[in-house]
Amino acid sequence: MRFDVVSIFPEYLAPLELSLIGKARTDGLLQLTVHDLRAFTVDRHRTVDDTPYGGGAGMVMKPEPWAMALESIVAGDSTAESAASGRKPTLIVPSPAGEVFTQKLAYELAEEDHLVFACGRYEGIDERVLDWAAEHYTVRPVSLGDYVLNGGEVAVLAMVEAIGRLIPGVVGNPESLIEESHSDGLLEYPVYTKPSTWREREVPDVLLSGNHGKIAKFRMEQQLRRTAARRPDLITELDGSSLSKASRDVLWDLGYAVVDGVVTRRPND
Ligand code: JCZ
Repeated sequence: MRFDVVSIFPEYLAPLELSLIGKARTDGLLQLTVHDLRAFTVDRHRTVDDTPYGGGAGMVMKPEPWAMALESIVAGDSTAESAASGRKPTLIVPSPAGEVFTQKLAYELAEEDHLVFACGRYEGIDERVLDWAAEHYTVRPVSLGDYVLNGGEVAVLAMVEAIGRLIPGVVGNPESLIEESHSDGLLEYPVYTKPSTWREREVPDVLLSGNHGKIAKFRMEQQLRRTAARRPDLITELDGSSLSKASRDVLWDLGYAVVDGVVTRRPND
């Protein structure tokens, strides 16, 4: 898998040299190149922005440096459209106006040969770049979530880590990946380690009991309780027809009912 990142702040992407992704890189499991957008400017001031047509606050990123950068990346791709695999690379453009980045999208993107990330700044990139790039790339505006960042770099750090760790060999313990992939649409249960008493706080007794049936039931209940408290949207997305009797009973206690396989909030009176 190959990653290219284009940014006016290439130093911002330095953390990708560290930790898991940096190790995967030195192990040859993935290739990652960070490009400075200003290297693709031709004027004395290395200008990357200009005022917006139609007015409004802030500046917009000029199209030509982006086209030069994205062309040079496609030209260096021996697996791109014209060549070997015939597949277009995917151009990911972080934007609060994009589709939301989820674990499902991370799995999908981890199947690609070549991902290119275009980090915008200011008020964003001239929209024509995205239209033009569709000739050579599958273009996907992607949002990290419903909040506003100052640029695409932080979103790219998160996405490269989430995608990179799904590449075989990148995560040391592949069992954790398998466990995650069987995730049941609920938040994880709480975890504890030694000592069993810490600053007068006890680990829940059941976890020291060695009773694996009881432990599984306790963890399932914890998952349902914290999901209902923190992410009630995930509770109503559950497939009610695949829930155990024990789970349905906990959901009932939490104020939900399962009707025709659909989990709904019970009216509170
Ligand atoms: C460029 N401002 C790119 C993405 N989820 C999310 N929030 N904010 C962004 C984002 C903000 C930006 C740019 C200028 C992405």
